[in-house]
Amino acid sequence: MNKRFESEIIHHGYDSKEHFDSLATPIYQTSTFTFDSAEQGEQRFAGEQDGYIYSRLGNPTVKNLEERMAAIENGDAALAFSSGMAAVSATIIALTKANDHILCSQGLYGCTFGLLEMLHSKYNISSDFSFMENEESLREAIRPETTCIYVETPINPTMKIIDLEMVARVAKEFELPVVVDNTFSSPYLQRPLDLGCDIVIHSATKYIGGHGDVIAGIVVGSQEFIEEVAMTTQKDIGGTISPFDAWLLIRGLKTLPVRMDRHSSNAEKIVEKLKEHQNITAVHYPFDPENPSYEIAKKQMKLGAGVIAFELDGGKKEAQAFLNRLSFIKIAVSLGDTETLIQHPATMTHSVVPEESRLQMGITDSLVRISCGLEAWEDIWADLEQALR
Ligand code: LCS
Repeated sequence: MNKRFESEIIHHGYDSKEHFDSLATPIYQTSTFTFDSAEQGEQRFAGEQDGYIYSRLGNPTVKNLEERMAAIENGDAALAFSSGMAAVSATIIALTKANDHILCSQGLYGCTFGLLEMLHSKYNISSDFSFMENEESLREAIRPETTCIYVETPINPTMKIIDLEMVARVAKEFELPVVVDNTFSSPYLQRPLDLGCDIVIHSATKYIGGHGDVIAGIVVGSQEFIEEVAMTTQKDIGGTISPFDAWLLIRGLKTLPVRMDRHSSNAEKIVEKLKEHQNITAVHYPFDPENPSYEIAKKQMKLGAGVIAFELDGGKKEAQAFLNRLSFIKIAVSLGDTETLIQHPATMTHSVVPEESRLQMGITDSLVRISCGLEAWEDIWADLEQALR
């Protein structure tokens, strides 16, 4: 990265002179690219000549998005996908074979958990979940057949924090790659590769897009790893992003820093208010000074981002009644959008996780997750407060 983050994200990898002076990156909405001759086609397929072939294998709009993402995550290269789950599955499949083992954080997005269950039943690829509290417990959890460490931090939806520098240090001893799902922070707030981790994943559906209008995923890593994924799990499984969706993400990226500042300041205000409320029994937010992981969060994140988890006095019935009483705050899964969204993880995003595992992750029936949008925080609080009352 040459310029500061906020400038690089707006300008990286784009020269308007190459595109008829167009300020915005053009959308190359084409499925295929023409060759001057049969021989040129042969050379492009053989990798002997640069140039595009077919949009599943590469597209100029998508490439511009990938270059921007690699730059802001401080990686060599990036690949964009049609969903966060396409990015997660391509990465995990690239890193494992039958009978391998994956060590995961104690808590993952519900469909990532579901993918691991499927890989276990079909290919005997097993996974364990670890709190990763310290080096010793992490070392003990690594098995001879472990081929990668896979973490979310903050964890969806409990907002627990994993110490990325510590995990990267231990993983190096065992020569294991560390994959970090960075969806809940965004590259503006946390850059796992700078902390020694190896691969970063995003559900770009969330903060990268930022406007609730696109489903997409990104993987960032070394040139070697990205080329391997591009030529195997992406090319042959085919979860490629469309040029238009890549364009939406480029547009979203340009405002990422301003949005993240506002998501974070809104969330900090709401956390203060929730903690004072008599019907709230617990509040989980990385940048709350009373959070047991506050020091780790401060060390690796610039701000706490927009998502807060909190527990209501009561159970599922009370949580659902609370959601139903909200006025402009929308009941919806997803996060990182301009609109404030609220959901009940036990019956929504994490309903596929069996109850026992769910409770081990800390997802009780009284847990609610809110993604603070970009509205005035006073209005967000007024809606929450009237529903709590
Ligand atoms: N990783 C994390 C941490 C996620 O939260 C999600 C989606 C994914 C991967 C998958 O990304 P997608 O395919 O949806 O783009 N999380 C969701 C959530 O919490 N509510 O709705 C989706």
